[in-house]
Amino acid sequence: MCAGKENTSSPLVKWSVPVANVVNLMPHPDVWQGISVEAAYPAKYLPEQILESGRRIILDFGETLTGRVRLRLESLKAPDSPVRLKLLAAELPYEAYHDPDTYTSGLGRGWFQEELITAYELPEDIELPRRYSLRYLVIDIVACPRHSGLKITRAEVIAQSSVGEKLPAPLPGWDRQFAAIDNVCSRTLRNCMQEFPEDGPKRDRRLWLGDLRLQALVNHVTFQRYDIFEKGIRLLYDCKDERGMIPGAVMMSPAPHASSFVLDYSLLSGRLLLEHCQFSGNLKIGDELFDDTAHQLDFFRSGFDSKGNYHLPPGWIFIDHIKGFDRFTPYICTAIWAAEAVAELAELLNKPDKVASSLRDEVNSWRQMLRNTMLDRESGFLRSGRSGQLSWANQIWGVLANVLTPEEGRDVLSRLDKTGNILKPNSPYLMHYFLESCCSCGLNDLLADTIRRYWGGMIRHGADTFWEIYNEDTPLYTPYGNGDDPRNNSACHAWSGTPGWFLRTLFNN
Ligand code: RAM
Repeated sequence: MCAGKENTSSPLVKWSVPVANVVNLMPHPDVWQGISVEAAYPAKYLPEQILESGRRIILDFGETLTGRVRLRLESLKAPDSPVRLKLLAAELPYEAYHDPDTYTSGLGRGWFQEELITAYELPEDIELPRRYSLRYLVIDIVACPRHSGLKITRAEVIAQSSVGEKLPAPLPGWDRQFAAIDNVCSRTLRNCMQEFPEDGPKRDRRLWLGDLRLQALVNHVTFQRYDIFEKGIRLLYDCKDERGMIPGAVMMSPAPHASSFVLDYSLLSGRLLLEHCQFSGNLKIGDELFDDTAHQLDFFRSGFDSKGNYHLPPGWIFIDHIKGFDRFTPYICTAIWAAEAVAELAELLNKPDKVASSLRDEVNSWRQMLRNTMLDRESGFLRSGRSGQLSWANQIWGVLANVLTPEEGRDVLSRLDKTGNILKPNSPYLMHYFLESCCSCGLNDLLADTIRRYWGGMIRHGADTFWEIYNEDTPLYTPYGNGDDPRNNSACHAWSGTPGWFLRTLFNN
């Protein structure tokens, strides 16, 4: 637990969303993840249905929401026994269709949004005990009173968010696809903005530093709730460990405490702080936290030996969820980019000139070391580690860190899609950094095309909030467990909503 720190949660705005349709789900070889959704009848006919034991109905609330489900159960006459319902709330059709009992994969089944409820007296209004992230609700009538008939006369989600219901309007110059992508970005962020900014409202429901930086970009061009982000930043900094390392994630219950340390996320704390100061205009928090954030670079520096060779320090380096991924080069590039942010923050805060200039001299030597050891002069690509592994991540982070010049960057980024035998991103998190690297070297057309193809692709596959994991070629990809059951992937994940930031800052006329 972080000593003396309270959980200062943000107040929630709530609104009611009635069920839109009753639907059927069926296997279909041509749809994403193999499960299609077909309308059975509009929700206005639901109260007329007399339901019996063994029946299943699937409700579609029309959009993905974070909130609590309420149902009103009635019967034609006084029931002679209780009603028992088995419920499964789901974000995506695949998750709604498959029986939770078949799950044998990695992360705990406890994340599944399942309930078994019993109602003794009808009519009865039921509010399910937990908060869910859902679009679909699968209701199995396990037991129903004989001869009296069960009816569901009302079904609604009491949706909630700390930034309210309303999503920002599209900008006038956009076409329909840009408007649709932006709308999904804003809904994704809205649904993740709970008592604190969560990574995903289904899973992990946690404050992650790497996610928070990306959420903060979208917040700046949409809801502008800097107060909530400031609380998040303080929570992360308050939970640093005895060495002064800022955690990758904070869990709030029973009191705020560090839940994971992620070396690249700790480094990104400086950029998060710099941007928060720039966006909110509050430099005071920058002054307060400057030394803590500058100290994160020491954990990176500890990897140099006396000859100036770099060895990855022990600990979790994320960059992306990719199996067999060599993180040497992207991690060093993250440190360079992080140090540049600390130098920029020093300038913004009017620290003595030498703070920024000595940092910049130092990072130049890190750049040179990487160019000397990892730049493949023949192909122009940056490699990583002893095996010289090729990945998109090396190039993305190499461009951001200016290890590659803007000209070299434009060349390698434009060739990535046509290059075989190269590790590709699995998450919109790393794809965000692809966009950011395109932006930094002036490839705005490639940036826009990528938003249309990758994020537009999720919408074509039915997304109304953006997903934690999206591998365009492997619909059932998951980084968790056996790697073939995506039900514990989160389908509303704040790190995936950043096209909104690019659209609103670069394509805004
Ligand atoms: C997963 C989540 C989270 C992310 C970490 C590194 O657990 O997707 O959002 O930040 O990985």
